[in-house]
Amino acid sequence: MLAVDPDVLAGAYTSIANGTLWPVNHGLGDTPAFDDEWRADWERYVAYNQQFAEAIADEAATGAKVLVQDYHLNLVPAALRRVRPDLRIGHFTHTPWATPEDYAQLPRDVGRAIVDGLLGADSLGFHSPRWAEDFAGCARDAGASVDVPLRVHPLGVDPAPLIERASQPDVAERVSALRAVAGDRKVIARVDRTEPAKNIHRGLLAFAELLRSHPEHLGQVVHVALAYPSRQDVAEYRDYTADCVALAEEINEEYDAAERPPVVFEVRDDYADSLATLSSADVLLVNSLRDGMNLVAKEGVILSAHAALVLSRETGAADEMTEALLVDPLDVDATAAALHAALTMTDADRSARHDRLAASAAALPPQAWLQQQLDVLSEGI
Ligand code: ADQ
Repeated sequence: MLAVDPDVLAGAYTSIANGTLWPVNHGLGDTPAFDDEWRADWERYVAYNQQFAEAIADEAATGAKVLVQDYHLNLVPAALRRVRPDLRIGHFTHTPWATPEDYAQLPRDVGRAIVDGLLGADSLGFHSPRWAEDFAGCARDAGASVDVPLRVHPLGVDPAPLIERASQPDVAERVSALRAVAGDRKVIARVDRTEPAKNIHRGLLAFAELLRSHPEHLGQVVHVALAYPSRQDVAEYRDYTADCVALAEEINEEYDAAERPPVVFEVRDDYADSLATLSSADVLLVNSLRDGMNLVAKEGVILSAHAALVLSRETGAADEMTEALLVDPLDVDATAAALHAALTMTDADRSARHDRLAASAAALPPQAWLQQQLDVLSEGI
């Protein structure tokens, strides 16, 4: 556990990692002004990475393998290699990697510093071959040569402990409460952080479009969206959450169904509730604008044996979960059509797809995923 100066933490974590690299990697298009204040935050990101590298250098045994996780620590591999060339260093990026067009938004020297920081590793890991290719393109554009292997380790879920956790009384209690609200209606469920990249707002628009274009579903279906608070210290995240709540209320008012509102939108941090919502899904909606992997899609098909999955093509999960109804996340009408297809799918079709989806969700559980990253560092590369 490192004691990080609060100003360094705010600059590195909130401003650079979450305020700059997250939107660039997810193509959100709302990058900050690259002014003096931002430059000072970038220096804090450099210092923060340096602090981690020094702490690892102090702790690691000779020849140890070091696994560095995620975009907050992009500069650690090269900083660590400078002081400890004996170590075997792996880095894994949990987000997508920016497209070369989006990456070019960053100041050139910063784009190059990040690429060079990562290329200090012995192996770079990503959830999807698409993100590895994007990294290679960005590195080439920055003028760096990629002589480090780019590897794909698509993280999955371990069904047994997940099912065990979801069978605890606190989850069962919430499943009953949800069932009382849903009644005999089918449940279109989603569970996400309050995060613009998860595209919750367009999901609500798609649900409204479903009711408009297929009024036969009115009263037969409820959209349960559970958003657990994330990054509420960032104004965009607070505004986004408020916009989603307002849209949910608008849809409910439009249908004047005070007794059985068609949308249940909850902003609540309650893991048992998240598991209950996933377990209750007849249709699971995951329509992220971009997502490194998206574990909710995988957990949902494990927890709900009868769920049909509507899944954004722009998730890492879409590589493997090809039996899902795949959608373009910006296309609200197509998402509505996919929700309709999911609701009306035959039992035989849903069950055949479900078996394959569940198998792909469990293909690389966390322990095996971690072991793969360690094994490749032993291979002499
Ligand atoms: P996230 O963007 O957070 O992860 P996701 O992969 O769906 O997205 O993971 C969320 C996790 O949080 C799930 O395991 C979910 O069950 C869990 N969860 C749900 N409710 C919770 C609560 N109230 N409290 C705590 N946890 C809760 C980032 C990337 C993804 C990538 C993962 C893993 O954005 O693309 O799949 O890392 O690499």
